[in-house]
Amino acid sequence: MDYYSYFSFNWPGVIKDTLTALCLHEVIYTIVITTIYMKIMNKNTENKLFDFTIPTLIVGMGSTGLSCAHYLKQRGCSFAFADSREELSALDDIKKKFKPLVIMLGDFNYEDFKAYKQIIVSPGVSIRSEIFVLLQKQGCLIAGDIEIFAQVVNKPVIAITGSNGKSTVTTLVEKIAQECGIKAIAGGNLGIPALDLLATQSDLYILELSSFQLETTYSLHTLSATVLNVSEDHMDRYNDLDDYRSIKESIYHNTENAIVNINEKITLERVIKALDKGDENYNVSLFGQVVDKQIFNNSTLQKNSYSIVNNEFLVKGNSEIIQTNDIRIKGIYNYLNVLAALALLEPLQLDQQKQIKAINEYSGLPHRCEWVAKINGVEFYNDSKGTNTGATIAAINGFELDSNKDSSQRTVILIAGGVGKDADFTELGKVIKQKIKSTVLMGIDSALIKTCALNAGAKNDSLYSVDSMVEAVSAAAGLAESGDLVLFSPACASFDMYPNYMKRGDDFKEKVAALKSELKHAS
Ligand code: UMA
Ligand code: ADP
Repeated sequence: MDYYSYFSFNWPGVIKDTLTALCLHEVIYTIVITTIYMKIMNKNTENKLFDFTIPTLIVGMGSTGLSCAHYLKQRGCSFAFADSREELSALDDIKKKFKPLVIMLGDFNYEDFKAYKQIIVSPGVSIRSEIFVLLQKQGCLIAGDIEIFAQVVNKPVIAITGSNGKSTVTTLVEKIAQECGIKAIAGGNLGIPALDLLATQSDLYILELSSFQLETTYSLHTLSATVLNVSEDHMDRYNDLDDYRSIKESIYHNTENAIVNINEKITLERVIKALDKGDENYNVSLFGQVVDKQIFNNSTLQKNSYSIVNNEFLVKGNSEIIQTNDIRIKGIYNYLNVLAALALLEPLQLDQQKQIKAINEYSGLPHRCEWVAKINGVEFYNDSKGTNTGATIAAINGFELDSNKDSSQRTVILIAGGVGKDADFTELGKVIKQKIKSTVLMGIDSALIKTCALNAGAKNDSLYSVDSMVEAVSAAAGLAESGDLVLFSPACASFDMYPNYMKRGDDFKEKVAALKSELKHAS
Protein backbone atom coordinates (compact mmCIF):
# COMPACT_ATOMS: atom_id res chain seq x y z
CA MET A 1 0.00 0.00 0.00
CA ASP A 2 1.29 3.45 -0.87
CA TYR A 3 0.80 5.45 2.31
CA TYR A 4 2.08 8.62 0.86
CA SER A 5 -0.26 9.17 -2.03
CA TYR A 6 -3.50 11.11 -1.88
CA PHE A 7 -5.15 7.90 -0.75
CA SER A 8 -2.98 7.76 2.31
CA PHE A 9 -5.15 9.84 4.58
CA ASN A 10 -7.51 7.84 6.70
CA TRP A 11 -10.52 9.28 4.98
CA PRO A 12 -13.68 7.55 6.08
CA GLY A 13 -13.36 3.98 4.78
CA VAL A 14 -16.44 4.08 2.54
CA ILE A 15 -15.24 7.14 0.64
CA LYS A 16 -11.75 5.74 0.25
CA ASP A 17 -12.96 2.31 -0.87
CA THR A 18 -15.37 3.84 -3.35
CA LEU A 19 -12.70 6.06 -4.83
CA THR A 20 -10.27 3.19 -5.09
CA ALA A 21 -12.88 0.91 -6.66
CA LEU A 22 -13.74 3.50 -9.25
CA CYS A 23 -10.05 3.79 -10.17
CA LEU A 24 -10.41 7.50 -10.80
CA HIS A 25 -7.55 9.47 -12.18
CA GLU A 26 -5.34 11.26 -9.65
CA VAL A 27 -6.68 14.63 -10.73
CA ILE A 28 -10.22 13.61 -9.94
CA TYR A 29 -9.05 12.32 -6.56
CA THR A 30 -7.52 15.68 -5.94
CA ILE A 31 -10.78 17.43 -6.67
CA VAL A 32 -12.80 15.06 -4.48
CA ILE A 33 -10.32 15.20 -1.65
CA THR A 34 -10.03 18.95 -1.89
CA THR A 35 -13.81 19.11 -1.54
CA ILE A 36 -13.64 16.98 1.59
CA TYR A 37 -10.84 19.22 2.82
CA MET A 38 -12.96 22.31 2.23
CA LYS A 39 -15.79 20.73 4.20
CA ILE A 40 -13.50 20.04 7.12
CA MET A 41 -12.16 23.55 7.03
CA ASN A 42 -15.59 25.09 6.81
CA LYS A 43 -16.78 23.15 9.87
CA ASN A 44 -15.36 25.94 11.93
CA THR A 45 -17.05 29.18 10.99
CA GLU A 46 -13.91 31.11 11.88
CA ASN A 47 -12.08 29.23 9.18
CA LYS A 48 -12.11 31.30 6.07
CA LEU A 49 -10.21 30.11 3.11
CA PHE A 50 -7.24 32.14 2.08
CA ASP A 51 -8.06 33.88 -1.19
CA PHE A 52 -5.13 33.89 -3.59
CA THR A 53 -6.85 36.38 -5.88
CA ILE A 54 -7.02 39.38 -3.53
CA PRO A 55 -4.21 41.55 -2.13
CA THR A 56 -2.70 40.31 1.13
CA LEU A 57 -0.83 42.13 3.86
CA ILE A 58 2.19 40.29 5.24
CA VAL A 59 3.07 41.44 8.76
CA GLY A 60 6.65 40.75 9.87
CA MET A 61 9.53 40.67 7.43
CA GLY A 62 11.57 37.89 9.02
CA SER A 63 11.93 34.35 7.72
CA THR A 64 8.17 33.65 7.87
CA GLY A 65 7.13 36.87 6.12
CA LEU A 66 9.69 36.47 3.37
CA SER A 67 8.79 32.82 2.86
CA CYS A 68 5.10 33.79 2.48
CA ALA A 69 6.07 36.54 0.04
CA HIS A 70 8.09 34.05 -1.98
CA TYR A 71 5.17 31.64 -2.11
CA LEU A 72 2.60 34.30 -3.04
CA LYS A 73 4.89 35.71 -5.70
CA GLN A 74 5.24 32.25 -7.24
CA ARG A 75 1.45 32.07 -7.45
CA GLY A 76 1.22 35.51 -9.02
CA CYS A 77 -0.52 37.09 -6.01
CA SER A 78 -0.15 40.71 -4.97
CA PHE A 79 0.85 41.64 -1.42
CA ALA A 80 2.11 44.43 0.82
CA PHE A 81 4.53 44.22 3.75
CA ALA A 82 4.48 45.75 7.24
CA ASP A 83 7.12 45.57 9.95
CA SER A 84 7.38 47.52 13.17
CA ARG A 85 11.09 48.10 12.64
CA GLU A 86 11.77 51.64 11.45
CA GLU A 87 14.63 50.55 9.24
CA LEU A 88 15.58 47.39 7.40
CA SER A 89 19.01 46.85 5.95
CA ALA A 90 17.66 44.54 3.23
CA LEU A 91 14.88 46.93 2.19
CA ASP A 92 16.15 47.64 -1.33
CA ASP A 93 16.76 43.97 -2.05
CA ILE A 94 13.30 43.07 -0.80
CA LYS A 95 11.68 45.75 -2.96
CA LYS A 96 13.59 44.56 -5.99
CA LYS A 97 12.92 40.88 -5.39
CA PHE A 98 9.25 40.95 -4.42
CA LYS A 99 7.89 44.18 -5.88
CA PRO A 100 5.36 44.55 -3.04
CA LEU A 101 2.40 46.91 -3.35
CA VAL A 102 3.76 48.90 -0.44
CA ILE A 103 6.10 48.46 2.56
CA MET A 104 4.88 49.98 5.82
CA LEU A 105 7.62 50.38 8.42
CA GLY A 106 7.28 51.53 12.02
CA ASP A 107 4.31 51.32 14.39
CA PHE A 108 1.39 49.31 13.04
CA ASN A 109 -1.48 51.54 11.92
CA TYR A 110 -5.10 50.37 11.88
CA GLU A 111 -6.07 52.82 9.13
CA ASP A 112 -3.37 51.39 6.85
CA PHE A 113 -4.11 47.77 7.70
CA LYS A 114 -7.91 47.89 7.33
CA ALA A 115 -7.64 48.11 3.53
CA TYR A 116 -6.69 44.40 3.54
CA LYS A 117 -9.22 41.59 3.85
CA GLN A 118 -6.55 39.05 4.73
CA ILE A 119 -3.36 39.42 6.72
CA ILE A 120 -0.58 36.90 7.21
CA VAL A 121 0.90 37.53 10.64
CA SER A 122 4.38 36.25 11.61
CA PRO A 123 4.61 34.21 14.81
CA GLY A 124 6.65 36.84 16.65
CA VAL A 125 3.78 39.33 16.31
CA SER A 126 0.99 38.90 18.84
CA ILE A 127 -2.45 38.69 17.24
CA ARG A 128 -3.94 39.53 20.63
CA SER A 129 -2.90 43.14 20.30
CA GLU A 130 -5.75 45.60 19.83
CA ILE A 131 -5.20 46.23 16.14
CA PHE A 132 -5.55 42.55 15.16
CA VAL A 133 -8.48 41.93 17.47
CA LEU A 134 -10.30 44.84 15.84
CA LEU A 135 -9.44 43.76 12.31
CA GLN A 136 -10.57 40.21 13.02
CA LYS A 137 -13.87 41.48 14.43
CA GLN A 138 -14.44 43.28 11.18
CA GLY A 139 -14.10 40.06 9.22
CA CYS A 140 -10.47 40.25 8.22
CA LEU A 141 -8.79 36.83 7.95
CA ILE A 142 -5.78 36.76 10.27
CA ALA A 143 -3.70 33.72 9.39
CA GLY A 144 -0.16 32.46 9.79
CA ASP A 145 2.07 30.73 7.27
CA ILE A 146 1.05 27.32 8.65
CA GLU A 147 -2.59 28.06 7.77
CA ILE A 148 -1.62 28.82 4.17
CA PHE A 149 0.48 25.65 4.14
CA ALA A 150 -2.51 23.70 5.53
CA GLN A 151 -4.71 24.93 2.71
CA VAL A 152 -2.35 23.88 -0.06
CA VAL A 153 -0.47 20.80 1.15
CA ASN A 154 -1.60 17.55 -0.45
CA LYS A 155 0.59 15.03 1.34
CA PRO A 156 0.46 13.69 4.91
CA VAL A 157 1.60 15.97 7.70
CA ILE A 158 2.87 15.05 11.16
CA ALA A 159 2.73 17.93 13.66
CA ILE A 160 4.64 18.35 16.90
CA THR A 161 4.29 20.92 19.63
CA GLY A 162 5.14 21.09 23.34
CA SER A 163 7.19 23.28 25.62
CA ASN A 164 10.28 21.14 25.20
CA GLY A 165 11.59 18.40 22.95
CA LYS A 166 9.91 19.66 19.76
CA SER A 167 13.06 19.98 17.65
CA THR A 168 14.44 16.69 18.91
CA VAL A 169 11.24 14.78 18.11
CA THR A 170 10.73 16.57 14.78
CA THR A 171 14.21 15.75 13.53
CA LEU A 172 14.05 12.22 14.91
CA VAL A 173 10.75 11.55 13.10
CA GLU A 174 12.33 12.92 9.92
CA LYS A 175 15.38 10.69 10.33
CA ILE A 176 13.33 7.55 11.01
CA ALA A 177 11.00 8.21 8.07
CA GLN A 178 13.95 8.81 5.74
CA GLU A 179 15.70 5.65 6.97
CA CYS A 180 12.51 3.79 6.09
CA GLY A 181 12.70 5.09 2.54
CA ILE A 182 10.17 7.92 2.70
CA LYS A 183 10.88 11.25 1.07
CA ALA A 184 10.28 13.20 4.25
CA ILE A 185 11.22 16.72 5.28
CA ALA A 186 10.96 18.62 8.55
CA GLY A 187 10.52 22.34 9.20
CA GLY A 188 8.28 24.99 10.70
CA ASN A 189 9.45 26.46 14.00
CA LEU A 190 12.51 24.24 13.62
CA GLY A 191 13.86 26.69 11.04
CA ILE A 192 12.77 26.20 7.43
CA PRO A 193 9.39 27.95 7.12
CA ALA A 194 6.62 25.50 6.22
CA LEU A 195 5.81 26.95 2.79
CA ASP A 196 9.46 26.64 1.73
CA LEU A 197 9.24 22.90 2.37
CA LEU A 198 6.71 22.47 -0.43
CA ALA A 199 9.36 23.08 -3.08
CA THR A 200 10.96 19.76 -2.10
CA GLN A 201 7.81 17.92 -3.22
CA SER A 202 8.18 15.53 -0.35
CA ASP A 203 5.85 12.68 0.47
CA LEU A 204 5.69 13.44 4.18
CA TYR A 205 5.94 16.79 5.98
CA ILE A 206 6.93 16.96 9.62
CA LEU A 207 6.15 20.28 11.26
CA GLU A 208 7.46 21.61 14.54
CA LEU A 209 4.82 24.11 15.64
CA SER A 210 5.14 26.77 18.31
CA SER A 211 2.18 28.05 20.28
CA PHE A 212 2.55 31.30 18.32
CA GLN A 213 2.09 29.42 15.05
CA LEU A 214 -0.85 27.42 16.38
CA GLU A 215 -2.66 30.64 17.31
CA THR A 216 -3.00 31.48 13.62
CA THR A 217 -3.61 27.94 12.30
CA TYR A 218 -7.21 26.79 11.90
CA SER A 219 -7.46 23.96 9.41
CA LEU A 220 -4.29 21.89 9.52
CA HIS A 221 -5.25 18.28 8.86
CA THR A 222 -2.62 15.91 10.23
CA LEU A 223 -1.94 12.23 10.08
CA SER A 224 -0.69 12.39 13.66
CA ALA A 225 -0.07 15.18 16.12
CA THR A 226 1.27 15.59 19.62
CA VAL A 227 1.62 17.98 22.52
CA LEU A 228 4.83 16.56 24.00
CA ASN A 229 4.56 18.34 27.34
CA VAL A 230 3.45 21.63 28.84
CA SER A 231 5.48 23.74 31.23
CA GLU A 232 5.78 27.48 31.59
CA ASP A 233 7.14 29.31 28.59
CA HIS A 234 6.27 32.54 26.79
CA MET A 235 4.25 33.73 29.76
CA ASP A 236 4.76 37.24 28.42
CA ARG A 237 2.36 36.30 25.56
CA TYR A 238 -0.27 34.32 27.51
CA ASN A 239 -2.65 35.04 30.39
CA ASP A 240 -1.62 31.93 32.29
CA LEU A 241 -0.42 28.35 31.86
CA ASP A 242 -3.89 27.09 30.94
CA ASP A 243 -4.25 29.68 28.21
CA TYR A 244 -0.90 28.53 26.78
CA ARG A 245 -1.84 24.85 27.16
CA SER A 246 -5.15 25.34 25.32
CA ILE A 247 -3.35 26.86 22.35
CA LYS A 248 -0.97 23.90 22.28
CA GLU A 249 -3.87 21.44 22.46
CA SER A 250 -5.44 22.93 19.33
CA ILE A 251 -2.88 20.82 17.42
CA TYR A 252 -5.18 17.83 18.01
CA HIS A 253 -8.04 19.43 16.15
CA ASN A 254 -8.31 17.72 12.76
CA THR A 255 -5.75 15.04 13.44
CA GLU A 256 -6.34 11.38 12.68
CA ASN A 257 -4.11 10.16 15.49
CA ALA A 258 -3.71 12.10 18.71
CA ILE A 259 -0.45 11.16 20.45
CA VAL A 260 -0.88 12.08 24.10
CA ASN A 261 1.63 12.20 26.96
CA ILE A 262 0.15 10.07 29.71
CA ASN A 263 1.82 12.27 32.33
CA GLU A 264 0.05 15.40 31.04
CA LYS A 265 -3.13 14.66 32.99
CA ILE A 266 -5.05 17.82 32.07
CA THR A 267 -4.46 17.36 28.36
CA LEU A 268 -5.26 13.66 28.51
CA GLU A 269 -8.56 14.32 30.27
CA ARG A 270 -9.53 16.94 27.69
CA VAL A 271 -8.69 14.61 24.81
CA ILE A 272 -10.80 11.82 26.27
CA LYS A 273 -13.65 14.26 26.96
CA ALA A 274 -13.56 15.55 23.38
CA LEU A 275 -13.81 11.96 22.15
CA ASP A 276 -16.67 11.11 24.52
CA LYS A 277 -18.62 14.19 23.49
CA GLY A 278 -18.07 13.37 19.83
CA ASP A 279 -16.31 16.69 19.23
CA GLU A 280 -13.33 14.81 17.80
CA ASN A 281 -12.95 11.35 16.29
CA TYR A 282 -9.23 10.71 16.28
CA ASN A 283 -7.48 7.55 17.44
CA VAL A 284 -5.53 8.04 20.65
CA SER A 285 -2.08 6.62 21.40
CA LEU A 286 -0.36 7.26 24.69
CA PHE A 287 3.30 7.63 25.56
CA GLY A 288 5.05 8.27 28.83
CA GLN A 289 6.25 6.87 32.08
CA VAL A 290 3.54 4.64 33.51
CA VAL A 291 2.20 6.01 36.75
CA ASP A 292 -1.53 5.87 36.34
CA LYS A 293 -2.26 2.16 36.29
CA GLN A 294 -5.97 2.83 35.79
CA ILE A 295 -5.43 4.14 32.28
CA PHE A 296 -3.32 1.14 31.48
CA ASN A 297 -6.10 -1.13 32.65
CA ASN A 298 -8.02 0.06 29.63
CA SER A 299 -6.91 -2.61 27.17
CA THR A 300 -7.44 -0.52 24.01
CA LEU A 301 -5.32 2.30 25.35
CA GLN A 302 -2.74 -0.11 26.68
CA LYS A 303 -2.32 -1.72 23.27
CA ASN A 304 -1.65 1.71 21.81
CA SER A 305 0.68 2.88 24.53
CA TYR A 306 4.39 3.46 24.42
CA SER A 307 6.18 3.46 27.75
CA ILE A 308 9.48 3.08 29.57
CA VAL A 309 10.09 0.06 31.80
CA ASN A 310 12.65 0.47 34.62
CA ASN A 311 14.50 3.06 32.54
CA GLU A 312 15.84 0.06 30.62
CA PHE A 313 13.37 -0.73 27.85
CA LEU A 314 10.99 1.14 25.61
CA VAL A 315 7.87 -0.92 25.05
CA LYS A 316 4.69 -0.80 23.00
CA GLY A 317 1.91 -2.44 24.97
CA ASN A 318 3.80 -5.38 26.44
CA SER A 319 6.34 -5.80 23.63
CA GLU A 320 9.87 -4.56 23.98
CA ILE A 321 10.99 -2.34 21.11
CA ILE A 322 14.37 -1.00 22.11
CA GLN A 323 16.87 -0.97 24.98
CA THR A 324 17.72 2.44 26.40
CA ASN A 325 21.39 1.44 26.59
CA ASP A 326 21.46 1.36 22.80
CA ILE A 327 20.04 4.88 22.42
CA ARG A 328 22.64 7.65 22.08
CA ILE A 329 20.47 10.51 23.33
CA LYS A 330 20.28 10.05 27.09
CA GLY A 331 17.97 11.03 29.91
CA ILE A 332 14.34 10.10 30.62
CA TYR A 333 13.15 13.12 28.67
CA ASN A 334 14.97 11.87 25.59
CA TYR A 335 13.49 8.37 25.98
CA LEU A 336 10.09 10.08 26.08
CA ASN A 337 11.03 11.90 22.89
CA VAL A 338 11.84 8.56 21.24
CA LEU A 339 8.50 7.11 22.37
CA ALA A 340 6.64 10.11 20.97
CA ALA A 341 8.45 9.77 17.63
CA LEU A 342 7.52 6.08 17.41
CA ALA A 343 3.88 6.80 18.24
CA LEU A 344 3.68 9.62 15.69
CA LEU A 345 4.94 7.28 12.97
CA GLU A 346 2.79 4.32 13.97
CA PRO A 347 0.06 5.05 11.37
CA LEU A 348 2.62 4.52 8.61
CA GLN A 349 3.35 0.95 9.77
CA LEU A 350 7.08 1.25 9.08
CA ASP A 351 9.66 -1.50 9.28
CA GLN A 352 10.57 -1.85 12.96
CA GLN A 353 14.22 -2.81 12.46
CA LYS A 354 14.83 0.23 10.26
CA GLN A 355 13.17 2.46 12.83
CA ILE A 356 15.36 1.08 15.61
CA LYS A 357 18.48 1.57 13.50
CA ALA A 358 17.58 5.23 12.88
CA ILE A 359 16.87 5.84 16.57
CA ASN A 360 20.12 4.25 17.70
CA GLU A 361 22.09 6.32 15.21
CA TYR A 362 20.45 9.60 16.14
CA SER A 363 22.91 11.62 18.21
CA GLY A 364 20.80 14.70 18.94
CA LEU A 365 21.03 18.31 17.85
CA PRO A 366 23.66 20.89 18.76
CA HIS A 367 22.92 23.07 21.82
CA ARG A 368 20.80 20.35 23.45
CA CYS A 369 22.85 18.86 26.30
CA GLU A 370 25.71 18.73 23.86
CA TRP A 371 29.03 17.43 25.23
CA VAL A 372 31.68 20.10 24.73
CA ALA A 373 34.93 19.16 26.50
CA LYS A 374 36.58 17.51 29.46
CA ILE A 375 39.01 19.78 31.29
CA ASN A 376 40.87 18.52 34.35
CA GLY A 377 38.28 15.79 34.83
CA VAL A 378 35.34 18.21 34.56
CA GLU A 379 32.87 17.68 31.71
CA PHE A 380 31.25 20.71 30.09
CA TYR A 381 27.81 20.49 28.45
CA ASN A 382 26.11 23.09 26.27
CA ASP A 383 22.31 23.18 26.65
CA SER A 384 21.77 26.68 25.30
CA LYS A 385 18.40 25.52 23.86
CA GLY A 386 17.24 25.02 27.44
CA THR A 387 15.28 28.28 27.23
CA ASN A 388 12.68 27.63 29.95
CA THR A 389 12.60 26.10 33.41
CA GLY A 390 11.05 22.81 32.22
CA ALA A 391 13.96 22.22 29.85
CA THR A 392 16.63 23.03 32.40
CA ILE A 393 15.03 20.85 35.07
CA ALA A 394 14.75 17.98 32.57
CA ALA A 395 18.41 18.41 31.63
CA ILE A 396 19.52 18.35 35.28
CA ASN A 397 17.39 15.28 36.00
CA GLY A 398 18.71 13.62 32.85
CA PHE A 399 22.26 13.86 34.12
CA GLU A 400 21.21 12.54 37.48
CA LEU A 401 19.76 9.45 35.81
CA ASP A 402 22.89 8.74 33.84
CA SER A 403 25.30 9.46 36.65
CA ASN A 404 26.57 6.54 38.68
CA LYS A 405 26.96 8.85 41.61
CA ASP A 406 24.49 9.35 44.40
CA SER A 407 22.48 12.45 43.53
CA SER A 408 23.01 13.79 47.05
CA GLN A 409 26.63 14.40 46.02
CA ARG A 410 25.29 17.25 43.88
CA THR A 411 28.04 17.26 41.34
CA VAL A 412 26.50 19.64 38.81
CA ILE A 413 27.63 23.25 38.45
CA LEU A 414 24.85 25.10 36.62
CA ILE A 415 25.26 28.21 34.50
CA ALA A 416 21.86 29.87 33.91
CA GLY A 417 20.09 33.17 33.28
CA GLY A 418 18.96 35.45 30.47
CA VAL A 419 15.48 36.69 29.55
CA GLY A 420 12.94 34.94 31.77
CA LYS A 421 9.85 35.72 29.63
CA ASP A 422 7.81 36.33 32.83
CA ALA A 423 8.38 32.74 33.99
CA ASP A 424 7.98 31.62 37.57
CA PHE A 425 11.34 30.20 38.70
CA THR A 426 10.07 28.65 41.94
CA GLU A 427 10.45 25.05 40.71
CA LEU A 428 13.90 25.73 39.31
CA GLY A 429 14.85 27.29 42.66
CA LYS A 430 13.88 24.05 44.40
CA VAL A 431 15.86 21.92 41.96
CA ILE A 432 18.89 24.19 42.39
CA LYS A 433 18.64 23.75 46.15
CA GLN A 434 18.27 19.96 45.89
CA LYS A 435 20.59 19.03 43.07
CA ILE A 436 23.08 21.74 42.18
CA LYS A 437 26.41 22.20 43.91
CA SER A 438 26.97 25.79 42.71
CA THR A 439 25.05 28.03 40.34
CA VAL A 440 26.56 30.78 38.21
CA LEU A 441 24.00 33.33 37.07
CA MET A 442 24.13 35.94 34.34
CA GLY A 443 21.72 37.94 32.19
CA ILE A 444 18.87 40.33 32.75
CA ASP A 445 16.65 38.09 34.88
CA SER A 446 19.37 36.34 36.87
CA ALA A 447 18.23 38.06 40.09
CA LEU A 448 14.81 36.36 39.76
CA ILE A 449 16.43 32.92 39.65
CA LYS A 450 18.68 33.82 42.57
CA THR A 451 15.71 34.92 44.69
CA CYS A 452 13.82 31.68 43.97
CA ALA A 453 16.87 29.57 44.80
CA LEU A 454 17.38 31.47 48.07
CA ASN A 455 13.67 31.12 48.89
CA ALA A 456 14.00 27.37 48.35
CA GLY A 457 16.84 27.29 50.88
CA ALA A 458 19.92 27.32 48.62
CA LYS A 459 22.94 28.81 50.35
CA ASN A 460 23.92 32.31 49.33
CA ASP A 461 27.53 31.23 48.88
CA SER A 462 26.47 28.59 46.32
CA LEU A 463 25.09 31.30 44.01
CA TYR A 464 27.42 33.50 41.96
CA SER A 465 26.55 36.43 39.72
CA VAL A 466 28.62 37.33 36.67
CA ASP A 467 28.30 39.72 33.73
CA SER A 468 29.61 37.77 30.77
CA MET A 469 30.07 34.29 29.33
CA VAL A 470 33.82 34.38 29.82
CA GLU A 471 33.33 35.11 33.52
CA ALA A 472 30.64 32.43 33.77
CA VAL A 473 32.85 29.70 32.29
CA SER A 474 35.83 30.73 34.36
CA ALA A 475 33.77 30.86 37.59
CA ALA A 476 32.17 27.46 36.89
CA ALA A 477 35.54 25.89 36.10
CA GLY A 478 36.95 27.30 39.32
CA LEU A 479 34.07 25.85 41.35
CA ALA A 480 34.17 22.39 39.77
CA GLU A 481 36.28 19.51 41.00
CA SER A 482 37.38 16.53 38.98
CA GLY A 483 34.32 14.32 38.37
CA ASP A 484 31.90 17.26 38.42
CA LEU A 485 30.07 18.49 35.38
CA VAL A 486 29.35 22.01 34.24
CA LEU A 487 25.95 22.40 32.61
CA PHE A 488 25.12 25.56 30.67
CA SER A 489 21.31 25.42 30.58
CA PRO A 490 20.03 28.99 30.94
CA ALA A 491 16.27 28.37 31.52
CA CYS A 492 15.89 31.69 29.71
CA ALA A 493 15.87 33.18 26.24
CA SER A 494 19.07 34.70 24.91
CA PHE A 495 18.15 38.06 23.42
CA ASP A 496 19.46 40.23 26.27
CA MET A 497 23.01 39.23 25.30
CA TYR A 498 22.83 37.35 21.96
CA PRO A 499 20.81 37.34 18.72
CA ASN A 500 19.68 33.74 19.37
CA TYR A 501 20.33 30.60 21.41
CA MET A 502 22.73 29.25 18.79
CA LYS A 503 25.09 32.21 19.03
CA ARG A 504 24.87 31.96 22.81
CA GLY A 505 25.74 28.25 22.73
CA ASP A 506 28.58 28.85 20.29
CA ASP A 507 29.95 31.52 22.63
CA PHE A 508 29.85 29.07 25.54
CA LYS A 509 31.70 26.48 23.46
CA GLU A 510 34.29 29.05 22.37
CA LYS A 511 34.94 30.15 25.94
CA VAL A 512 35.30 26.54 27.08
CA ALA A 513 37.72 25.85 24.21
CA ALA A 514 39.69 28.98 25.12
CA LEU A 515 39.89 27.89 28.75
CA LYS A 516 41.11 24.47 27.67
CA SER A 517 43.88 25.86 25.50
CA GLU A 518 44.82 28.40 28.19
CA LEU A 519 45.24 25.64 30.77
CA LYS A 520 47.13 23.49 28.29
CA HIS A 521 49.62 26.27 27.61
CA ALA A 522 49.97 27.06 31.30
CA SER A 523 50.85 23.44 32.16
N1 UMA B 1 8.10 41.97 14.09
C1 UMA B 1 7.30 43.07 14.03
N2 UMA B 1 6.55 43.38 15.13
C2 UMA B 1 6.56 42.61 16.25
C3 UMA B 1 7.38 41.47 16.29
C4 UMA B 1 8.14 41.18 15.17
O1 UMA B 1 7.24 43.79 13.03
O2 UMA B 1 5.84 42.92 17.20
C5 UMA B 1 8.94 41.69 12.92
C6 UMA B 1 10.41 41.81 13.22
O3 UMA B 1 10.85 43.15 13.11
C7 UMA B 1 11.02 40.92 12.15
C8 UMA B 1 9.94 39.86 11.94
O4 UMA B 1 8.73 40.34 12.53
O5 UMA B 1 11.21 41.59 10.94
C9 UMA B 1 10.34 38.61 12.64
O6 UMA B 1 9.28 37.72 12.63
P1 UMA B 1 9.19 36.59 13.72
O7 UMA B 1 9.58 37.11 15.04
O8 UMA B 1 7.87 35.95 13.61
O9 UMA B 1 10.36 35.60 13.30
P2 UMA B 1 10.64 34.82 11.95
O10 UMA B 1 11.96 35.27 11.45
O11 UMA B 1 9.51 34.87 11.02
O12 UMA B 1 10.84 33.34 12.55
C10 UMA B 1 9.69 32.59 12.94
C11 UMA B 1 9.92 31.97 14.31
N3 UMA B 1 10.18 33.01 15.29
C12 UMA B 1 9.37 33.24 16.32
O13 UMA B 1 8.40 32.59 16.55
C13 UMA B 1 9.72 34.37 17.24
C14 UMA B 1 11.10 31.01 14.25
O14 UMA B 1 11.19 30.32 15.49
C15 UMA B 1 10.85 29.97 13.17
O15 UMA B 1 12.00 29.15 13.04
C16 UMA B 1 10.57 30.66 11.83
O16 UMA B 1 9.46 31.57 11.99
C17 UMA B 1 10.20 29.66 10.73
O17 UMA B 1 9.00 29.02 11.00
C18 UMA B 1 12.25 30.72 16.35
C19 UMA B 1 11.74 30.90 17.76
O18 UMA B 1 12.41 31.52 18.57
C20 UMA B 1 13.35 29.66 16.36
N4 UMA B 1 10.56 30.34 18.11
C21 UMA B 1 10.03 30.42 19.45
C22 UMA B 1 10.56 29.28 20.30
O19 UMA B 1 11.01 28.25 19.75
O20 UMA B 1 10.47 29.37 21.56
C23 UMA B 1 8.52 30.33 19.40
P1 ADP C 1 12.26 22.62 21.71
O1 ADP C 1 12.39 22.54 20.22
O2 ADP C 1 10.88 22.33 22.20
O3 ADP C 1 12.86 23.83 22.31
P2 ADP C 1 14.53 20.77 21.88
O4 ADP C 1 14.34 19.41 21.34
O5 ADP C 1 15.27 21.74 21.08
O6 ADP C 1 13.10 21.37 22.29
O7 ADP C 1 15.22 20.65 23.30
C1 ADP C 1 15.53 21.84 24.04
C2 ADP C 1 15.90 21.49 25.45
O8 ADP C 1 14.74 21.04 26.14
C3 ADP C 1 16.90 20.35 25.56
O9 ADP C 1 18.19 20.82 25.48
C4 ADP C 1 16.57 19.76 26.93
O10 ADP C 1 17.16 20.56 27.94
C5 ADP C 1 15.06 19.96 27.02
N1 ADP C 1 14.21 18.83 26.59
C6 ADP C 1 14.28 18.12 25.43
N2 ADP C 1 13.29 17.20 25.38
C7 ADP C 1 12.55 17.37 26.50
C8 ADP C 1 11.38 16.74 27.03
N3 ADP C 1 10.76 15.76 26.38
N4 ADP C 1 10.91 17.18 28.24
C9 ADP C 1 11.52 18.18 28.90
N5 ADP C 1 12.63 18.80 28.46
C10 ADP C 1 13.14 18.41 27.28
